[in-house]
Amino acid sequence: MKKLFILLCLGAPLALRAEDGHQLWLRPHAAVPVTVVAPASSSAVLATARRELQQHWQGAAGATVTLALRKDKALKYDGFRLSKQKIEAATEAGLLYGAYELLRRQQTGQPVASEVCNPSYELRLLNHWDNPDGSVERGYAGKSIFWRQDSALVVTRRDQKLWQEYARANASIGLNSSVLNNVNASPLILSAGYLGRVKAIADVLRPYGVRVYLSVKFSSPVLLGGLKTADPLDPAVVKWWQAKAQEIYRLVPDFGGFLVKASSEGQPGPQDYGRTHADGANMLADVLRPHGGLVMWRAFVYSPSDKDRAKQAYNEFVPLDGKFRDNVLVQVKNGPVDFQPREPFSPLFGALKKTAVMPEFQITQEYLGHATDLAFLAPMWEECLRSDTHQAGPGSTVARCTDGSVYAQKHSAMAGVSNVGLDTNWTGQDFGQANWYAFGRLAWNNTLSSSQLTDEWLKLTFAGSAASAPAAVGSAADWNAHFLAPVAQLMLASREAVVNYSMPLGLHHIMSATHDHYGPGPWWAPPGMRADWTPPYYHQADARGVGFDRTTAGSSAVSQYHEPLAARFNDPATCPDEYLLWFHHLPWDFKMKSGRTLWDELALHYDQGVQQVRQFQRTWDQARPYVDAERFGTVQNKLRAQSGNAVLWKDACLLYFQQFSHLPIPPTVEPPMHTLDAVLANDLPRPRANGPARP
Ligand code: GCV
Repeated sequence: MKKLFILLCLGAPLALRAEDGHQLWLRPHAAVPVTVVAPASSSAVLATARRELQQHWQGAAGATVTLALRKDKALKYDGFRLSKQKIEAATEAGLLYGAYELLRRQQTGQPVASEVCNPSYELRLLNHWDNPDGSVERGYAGKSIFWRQDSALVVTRRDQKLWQEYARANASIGLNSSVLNNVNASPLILSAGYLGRVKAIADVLRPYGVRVYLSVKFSSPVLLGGLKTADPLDPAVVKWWQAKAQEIYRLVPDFGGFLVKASSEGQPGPQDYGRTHADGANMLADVLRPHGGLVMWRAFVYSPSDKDRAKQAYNEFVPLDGKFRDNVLVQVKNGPVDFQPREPFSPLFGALKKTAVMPEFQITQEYLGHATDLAFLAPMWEECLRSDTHQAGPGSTVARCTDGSVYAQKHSAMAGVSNVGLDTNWTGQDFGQANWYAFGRLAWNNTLSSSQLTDEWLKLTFAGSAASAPAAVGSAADWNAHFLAPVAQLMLASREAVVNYSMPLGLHHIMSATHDHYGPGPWWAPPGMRADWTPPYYHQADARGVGFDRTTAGSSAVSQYHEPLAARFNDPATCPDEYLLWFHHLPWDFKMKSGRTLWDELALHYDQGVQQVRQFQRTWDQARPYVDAERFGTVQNKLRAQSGNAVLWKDACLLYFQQFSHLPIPPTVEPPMHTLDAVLANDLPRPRANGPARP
């Protein structure tokens, strides 16, 4: 194995080619002959497993690998038993995941002991915010891979090839489900023409064990069916959904179910008819039950009248605990507001004890620099999954409260909002692929560490990619020391760098809306705009200080956390620095744990973020001999842009907040390159034709 890895690092013949990133972490290597013994079956999934092993085997030459289906109490869902030359599973999908695991171990030089590998969650899903016209909400890597405005219903060979590559990438990291369209759902998706395309997609994804789901608009019976109401308790509405479900299952017999964003950000929902979220979700769950389908009902709800947006989901959903059918999962974003660079975990995790709750993470970098900035997100997800909710005693982490370890639940799931588009390299920024990879692997095993994930991904994605093999790239040890270690370190620090240069110390939601959430906008509050869509609502900066008072003396959002967290967060002396301004409004001269004032600490964090990105640039420049020229150059350019973005964030936020603090920027901090006036001039709100749409 070691020998093989050295070969790859030397630039084995197959690797001496242009790399455009399209192959993801599945770059081809010269295969070694292998014999695969598998159960006689015409199953497409089994055929995929066999083919993958035959085409990509890197183990002992001439080995025989046995795939065996067998019931085993130690195996959960699509888990498998793995040894060097045998994979056993209770399902064919399990054999496929076992095959990918074996190949990954071979390619990354990890040992294979005799072991059981079970997924943490039954469903491991990507949510695509793709619209029927081919656009992608918060997508930064080109148009949708599923939908096209011009010829939505014509399925081309190119479509099928792309969908197959997509399915293979997902299966290789354990993902088994895809929601094909935006949660801000168009009713069109349920029309006959679009359902035909859904069937075509499902047919291509099926051999890789990936099932399809759809986001549905709650008012579809009105908008598509011509009914007068979408009231979930109206028999005509139920009948409409039943007929629609039958139509879908005739086309896609293994259709997974519906994802619903209801009574949220202007989307229709049961509350429009005086009904609850449970009424709405249960109606759809009953409709899908005979077909084995599930409902994923999002808890992302808030309204302009609420004094603290962070509290609303908990307030609406906790009273409904125990009222949902067992084929409903409530889908909860990692934090209580909205995928910010850092949020405390949502207090709904662990608080819903009789309802299946599934975490929703955002892979696409809406608030973390789009497809420009390099931000490896596994540390953020790891932070959330490992947070102890204390809801069922110490150790009731978010991971354990959602994967069935703490509460009895029939189904378990984890969803990630995809960053995939038609760009050749799928994700725009080459390092965005690492987030897709890490999400899938964490959905399979929610205890994996970020450092293991960087190690795997970097080896799979870059080993042997150097365009030439200079003497310096001569050994695995050299590659490890000069590429793997420094670039892994860069990745592991990258999310914290974004936090530092954009929203440190618990600041949140202070991005520019003019630039679609890229870059700073702490001032952004056009007249007439909903307050909870404007940054000043969140940072509350004034002459006295900065931060949102969520203590018991303020909005009391702290009280939604179980003790000892509520008390810990409530006291600025014990509240962790990273959540300080999330929970507290504090004076500019507040004494921090470091001994510095809050103002100085804030300035140092902004400056640190800038310096970190500069260091990322240096690290990447030094990695040049180990990377193909194409990806090296693309990432180098992106880091340049990120460096400018970091400086802009630092200058804009410090100069803006300085208007309130009236304090000098500490001398150790790099002086601003911009003036506040210049930054503001570049961030004038764009006129919006239809009033205050979600910015
Ligand atoms: C799909 C945020 C995003 C919206 C997104 C919404 C959601 O508000 O800005 O684009 O809508 O979250 O998760 O529903």
